[in-house]
Amino acid sequence: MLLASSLAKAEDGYRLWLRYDLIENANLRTEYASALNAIVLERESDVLKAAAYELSLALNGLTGITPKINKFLSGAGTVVLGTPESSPIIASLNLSEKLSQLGAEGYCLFSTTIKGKKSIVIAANKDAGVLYGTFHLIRLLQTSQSVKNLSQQHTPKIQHRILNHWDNLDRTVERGYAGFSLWDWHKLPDYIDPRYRDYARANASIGINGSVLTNVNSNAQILTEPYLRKVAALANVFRPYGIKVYLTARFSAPVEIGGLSTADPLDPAVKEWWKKKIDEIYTYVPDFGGFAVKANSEGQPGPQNYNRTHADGANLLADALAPHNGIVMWRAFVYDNKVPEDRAKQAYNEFKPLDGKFRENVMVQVKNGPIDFQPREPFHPLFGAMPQTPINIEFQITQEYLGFATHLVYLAPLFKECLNADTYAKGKGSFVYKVVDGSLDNHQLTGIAGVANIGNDRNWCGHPFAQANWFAFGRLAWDPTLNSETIADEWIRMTFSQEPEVVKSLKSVMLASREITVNYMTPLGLHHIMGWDHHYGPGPWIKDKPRADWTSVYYHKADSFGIGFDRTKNGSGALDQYAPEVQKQYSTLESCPEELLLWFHHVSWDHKMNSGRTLWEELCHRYYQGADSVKWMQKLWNALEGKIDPDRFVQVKSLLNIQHNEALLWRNSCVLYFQTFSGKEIPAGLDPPDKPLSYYEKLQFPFAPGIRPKW
Ligand code: GCW
Repeated sequence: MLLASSLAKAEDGYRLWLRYDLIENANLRTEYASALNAIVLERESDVLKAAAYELSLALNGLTGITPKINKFLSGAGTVVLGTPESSPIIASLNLSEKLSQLGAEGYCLFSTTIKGKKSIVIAANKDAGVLYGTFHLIRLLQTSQSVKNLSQQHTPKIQHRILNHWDNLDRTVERGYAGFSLWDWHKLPDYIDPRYRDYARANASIGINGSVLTNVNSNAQILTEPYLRKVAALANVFRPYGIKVYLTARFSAPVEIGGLSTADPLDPAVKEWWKKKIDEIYTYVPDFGGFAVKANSEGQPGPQNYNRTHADGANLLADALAPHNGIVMWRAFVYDNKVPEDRAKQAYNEFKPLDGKFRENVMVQVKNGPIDFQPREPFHPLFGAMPQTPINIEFQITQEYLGFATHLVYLAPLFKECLNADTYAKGKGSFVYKVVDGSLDNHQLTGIAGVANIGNDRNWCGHPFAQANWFAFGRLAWDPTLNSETIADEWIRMTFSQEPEVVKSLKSVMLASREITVNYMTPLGLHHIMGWDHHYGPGPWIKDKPRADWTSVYYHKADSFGIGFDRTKNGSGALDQYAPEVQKQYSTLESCPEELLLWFHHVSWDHKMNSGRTLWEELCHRYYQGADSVKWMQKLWNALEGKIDPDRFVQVKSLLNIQHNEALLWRNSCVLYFQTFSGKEIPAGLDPPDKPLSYYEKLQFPFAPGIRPKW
């Protein structure tokens, strides 16, 4: 028995935030058990069944009761689930006014008395809303909130809330650090791994409603019949959880798998090929979502190969998808073949002139910042700059530039920093999130994409805390105005513990973690100084590569005068791409926030910083402070021994050790390397690195994860 109970308690992270362990507080358990002892589901659908199943699973685990799922209301303490169409009880409650404000995915959740019996109602216009309302109720139970006088209603602010998997058909995952792809293409469609359903449950619980299954560096094979059957099998598992599947379209597919001699988007045979192909996809997946496309970027084919524009390319696919209500998410992460003077300017230069030229079912998918998912970037200048085009934002949940799956970095503050940035596109208050939720320019089609950090590791994301980034992405996709702290609070309570001391400590670690990482990797606006190709560890010395804009020296521009990329009028002029108010803020050394100083300016080593230190001293201090703060994180974590289950306690402890070592690696490499330009001593009080720069420069990591093995 002892063995059984200790096994039952083993925490391998598989259950994510959907752990339904018995609530320890007996009073609360009784309250819940009496308020929620039965579920009424008058008419079934796959989605409603999924909702009822989840609620009974949760209630059973949390309270120990086994709620009955009835077709009729019998006693008090019942949850009634449904839509006016599927539930005569709900139809009789006269909710039409309330429901009319909730759209297709919103829900209301309230306590009421039905036929004299105290009940809780989860009502929506469509089944998906009921599912989301059910997960909301479960979240209340998991976080010990009262269910006595419920009266809530919620609607997602963004329509398409999508994970982008950079998963290859050979199951490697580009920039994936949690094992191989979840999608076992070889065994699909006949073998359905139970994880597919758990993946869908987890996504539905946070409101994610779409999944791009394949890498944007795409393979046309996915569009062939055998693979479409596999895709259909996944779509069937996800459908009851409100999740649509999307694929990546390789622009040269008509040539590669269609036998045509061109993929020119204006060629009638090419148009016809895509039309037929897309019609075929819908025979397998009737609710197929559409395509995410990377074209003319990093070697991917695209319309520019035929002297056509990105709009020509996107519209080709959009026209073929439109009769089926499919959409195109056309990525703005593009590269010119000629190395530009400033890569930060490229997307804007190419896409801004195309505003108004895209079909109605196209969104232009823009990364949060103008370079590439760095620990800190300013917001992308395309936000607010294309008012006639729906813009969906792309965040990276996988930690390509933030320590892979080894560093504890809570990303909600990074996401929020961008969402809350003011573009001033239509005057003060034109926040990025208003561009994304469509309210700034009155768009109905809206979307948000997160590059997934999920793989087949037992705990899904590699690091127990990386799960929080998947969770936070989903919660912010539903409501970008939620704050990072609330989301962390929910996640900690659902994932680790509700003990106040644990919640407090973990919250402070999580909320500080991103800034700490910025400090030991890329303080003061530095960017793109990581290891070559695999992007693991520091590489400020990277130079002489096939493209200058793939090197570090291109970005930091350190010299004997100072450091940083001048993007003002005197430099690359990238700042001109922002609204005048934003330009004003960033254009002078005095007005530019220090956290972005070296992003926008080339600054003298002797420049006086707010702290009173010189830039050189401040840079060193930030690096040391970053690495020291990891020790602080370790201290807080170690103090929780006994309050966290032993499995995850030990795992996180080990990972924090690695994080500290890697923070030292970053710190030492960067201060020694930049010292070769500043020619100054490491400030007094900071212990100089114990090894010379040459030691760090020689370190090789040929098998760093996240890129396709070259064997
Ligand atoms: O972040 C960079 C990555 C590439 C990625 C590319 C992109 C999928 O280093 O691995 O390719 O961006 O976003 O297209």
